[in-house]
Amino acid sequence: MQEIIQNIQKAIIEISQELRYLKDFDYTTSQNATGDTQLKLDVKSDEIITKFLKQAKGIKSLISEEKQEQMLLNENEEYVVAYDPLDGSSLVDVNFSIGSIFAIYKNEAKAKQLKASVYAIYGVRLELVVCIDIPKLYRLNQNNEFVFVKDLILSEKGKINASGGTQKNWSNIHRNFIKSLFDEGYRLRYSGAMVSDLHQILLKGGGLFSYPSTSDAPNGKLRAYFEVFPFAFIFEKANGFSSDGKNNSLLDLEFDKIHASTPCFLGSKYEIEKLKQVYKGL
Ligand code: AHM
Ligand code: MG
Repeated sequence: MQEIIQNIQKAIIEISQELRYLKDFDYTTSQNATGDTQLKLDVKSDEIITKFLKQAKGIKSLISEEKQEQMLLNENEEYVVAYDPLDGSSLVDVNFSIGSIFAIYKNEAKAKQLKASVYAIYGVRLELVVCIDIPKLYRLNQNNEFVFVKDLILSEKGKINASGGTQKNWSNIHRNFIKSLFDEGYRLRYSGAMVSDLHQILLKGGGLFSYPSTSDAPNGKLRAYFEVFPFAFIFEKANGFSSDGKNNSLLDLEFDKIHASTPCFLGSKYEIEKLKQVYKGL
């Protein structure tokens, strides 16, 4: 697995260089499996990651937000790597922080088989979080080496409230729940790139990120295998919690389709316990 993580590091360094001196913000004429029109940069990032992961030993297949089907590399190998090559790519024009997300599954893409999660954040600095047991933050130095900074551990309660989806399409339950957190003193922090929003919660020690079921998207927007599961794994290993509003953990969920989406809530203990009370019995 170390070789897979090393190749992910090489890929994200190359993607960060592409982003830094980007000339082409254009869209392609194609759509990905979930119907989003792909940016040339989404496709380019997918190609870079595919190139480096093909060089790593141990990978059975790849699942990508930008590939319609699972890509078989070697049937006899052990790991399935699922990834979102460029999360939040629609914010690249406004120069917000965006990221790449990776989930490394053993034998098959299934939450219970998740062995490691990795994400990169392309911001003022290039940072990397690698989680096998405890999420570990690394930062790129001038010599293009990732230097360990610290372990990421959540407090039992935070101050940040970040909810996605168009508000007019929220349920009344969700609207009231989000308002109740603001009434307690929580602050709104939402950029529209889940990597940045979740990274902020992890670094500031707590809070809540929600992407609920909405009237226009009953299964939410965020995709299970390469967005939701890898972050649920990281949050739970950081002493945080996750839920889809019904289940105790997002990692209890199973889906047939590789591009399936699910409502998701990730946060520290207090906020997720409150969420479960409010959503209970729905
Ligand atoms: P992307 O992978 O196509 O960039 O889309 C996922 C992004 C997430 O990063 C973010 O949490 C969400 O879409 C924002 O959606 P919304 O604008 O509906 O809140
Ligand atoms: Mg994404």
